[in-house]
Amino acid sequence: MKIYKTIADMRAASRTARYTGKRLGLVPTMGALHEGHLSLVRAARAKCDGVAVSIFVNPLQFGPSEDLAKYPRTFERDRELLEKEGVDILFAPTPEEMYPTGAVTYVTVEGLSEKLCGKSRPGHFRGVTTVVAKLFHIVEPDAAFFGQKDAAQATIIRRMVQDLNLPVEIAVCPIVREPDGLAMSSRNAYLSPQERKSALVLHRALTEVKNRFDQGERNAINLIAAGTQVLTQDPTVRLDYFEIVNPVTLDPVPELTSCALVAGAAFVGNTRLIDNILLP
Ligand code: PAJ
Repeated sequence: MKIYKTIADMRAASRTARYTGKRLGLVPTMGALHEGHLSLVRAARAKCDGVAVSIFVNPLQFGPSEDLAKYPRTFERDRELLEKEGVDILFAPTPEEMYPTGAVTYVTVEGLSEKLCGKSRPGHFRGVTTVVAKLFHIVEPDAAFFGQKDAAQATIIRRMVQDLNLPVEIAVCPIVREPDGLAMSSRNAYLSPQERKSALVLHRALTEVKNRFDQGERNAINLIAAGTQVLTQDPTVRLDYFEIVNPVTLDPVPELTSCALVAGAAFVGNTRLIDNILLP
């Protein structure tokens, strides 16, 4: 596996790969890798001739009071995991390399970026779309792989690619969960043993919504109430949002007549966790 820290080296390598007719897949990450990330790497492996993974804890997508400084950084372990998966290229730039002093240009997907997590994390999605657009220009992948875990992020990136005519195929892969149902996340590392138990309420709330749906309930207000009730049972959990939306527009749907995204976010202690399911 080749490791590149500069944009020039990364670009030269990807141009060479493409020049030799290889289809290149990119998996953008912030590191602290787990099975969720590795599932994207495997999907990229299956669909592409070469796989590049980026590890970059993107300062632009963290709010001033968020966890940028303490975000887990486990580069050596990540490198070993990616090596074992047969990844060809690891791109790991520094913040200075990605954002030279004086950079003032951003990519914003208007409207969508203010929904779901965008409501409580202003500027977050602008940070995501700006860095992903930059990564697409630097790596020039044929395809890029994202997780359904960050459902709004996937929707917003698809929209950016469509609106800016970027020549990248976007693949969205299913959520990988712990055996008890907790969605894997780099932020799970912050949880104390007690919080780890409480963290399951998000999955329980989504399961409750799915059960009611399977029993025939289609009214979004009733389904949200059922999920929210589960979420508010644990006093150590602080609800951020629990919504049922159209997966493309991210607008609330009143009745579940076609595919809907049930998405929730909650603070467990100081840790903000998200999870979602698609119905049906
Ligand atoms: P990060 O949180 O590291 O996630 C990288 C990718 O892994 C994202 O596409 C995310 O949806 C996916 N992922 C995370 N947990 C997953 C799980 N349990 N199952 C399946 N996929 C999972 O998302 C980001 O980084 C950043 O916003 C990034 C896109 C890299 C831009 O900075």
